[in-house]
Amino acid sequence: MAQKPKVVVTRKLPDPVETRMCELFDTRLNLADKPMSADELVEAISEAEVLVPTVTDRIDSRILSRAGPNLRLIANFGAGVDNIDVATANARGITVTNTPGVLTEDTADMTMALILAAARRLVEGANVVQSGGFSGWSPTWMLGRRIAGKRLGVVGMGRIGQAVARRARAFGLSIHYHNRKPVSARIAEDLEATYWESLDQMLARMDVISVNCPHTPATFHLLSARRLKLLQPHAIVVNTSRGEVIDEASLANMLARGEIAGAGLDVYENEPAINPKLLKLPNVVLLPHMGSATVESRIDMGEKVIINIKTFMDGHRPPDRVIPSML
Ligand code: 8YV
Repeated sequence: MAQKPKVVVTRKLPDPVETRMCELFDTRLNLADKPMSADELVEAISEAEVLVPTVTDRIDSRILSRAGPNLRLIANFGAGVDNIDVATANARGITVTNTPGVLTEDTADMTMALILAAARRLVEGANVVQSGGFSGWSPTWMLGRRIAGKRLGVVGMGRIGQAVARRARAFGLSIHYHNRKPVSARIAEDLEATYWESLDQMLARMDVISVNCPHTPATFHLLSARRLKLLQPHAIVVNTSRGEVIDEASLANMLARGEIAGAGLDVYENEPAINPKLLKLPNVVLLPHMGSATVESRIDMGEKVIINIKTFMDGHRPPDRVIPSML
């Protein structure tokens, strides 16, 4: 039998995934789950044929310049690949794969949860009760805003954006979106979605904004200070994609001044650091990047990683190869 490929996994993965990887490959696990330093990553890619990183590993051109001759595949455990310099990897003959599709529904659920939580003051209310502050009902107390009948503007209408739109429709929101190009007529019809070529125009008219586009050089600070100012004062901004898509400092300032009503954030510009202003605000719901954090998603992501490695090592094109021009 051919020698098993040497695979280095940078973080602890679910047990069934690790077990299968150990059966199939010569796998080095990270049982302690301690994030690897840059030096440890360099050491890993100097010996591995396959690296399995996650969002917490920055695989930039400096790290890639230290890759050993054996490194042929970076099989990312995650859909977003903004942690990897894919163009440089490809230029060095290293293929990059990701795990799209399997975390769509869970991420869309979390987006909907954040929309509801921000609009209906879920965390504020729960905190009142848990801190013993619930002294009785009152007609004008803890009033949020109804979401039914409002307009949702989805920024980035890919798999996750569409899954959010499907859920939002069931909650009575009307669907608007901005994307590089319109979705197919069938999808647009199913979702009764309105396409806005101009993001500026859309932002100015929405009640809720959901960020669902990947972070690329083109989407960095897509919601810039200037664009955030276009939002209506009652608008709510939700982000389950990447923090870098929003100018976090400007968002925090506007929320603090009441120029935007609320925000639900699962991701941050400099994770795990969070703009300290956000932490003090009552009108935000802040989660620790847990959009795809279900047992099912993590196992499915691991299975995708395994299929990508196996297919590649068998000499075929892996199903989830990332092409830089598609980003
Ligand atoms: C993952 C994510 O938890 O897949 C993604 O792009 O943002 C997350 O849901 C993370 O990326 C795992 O590496």
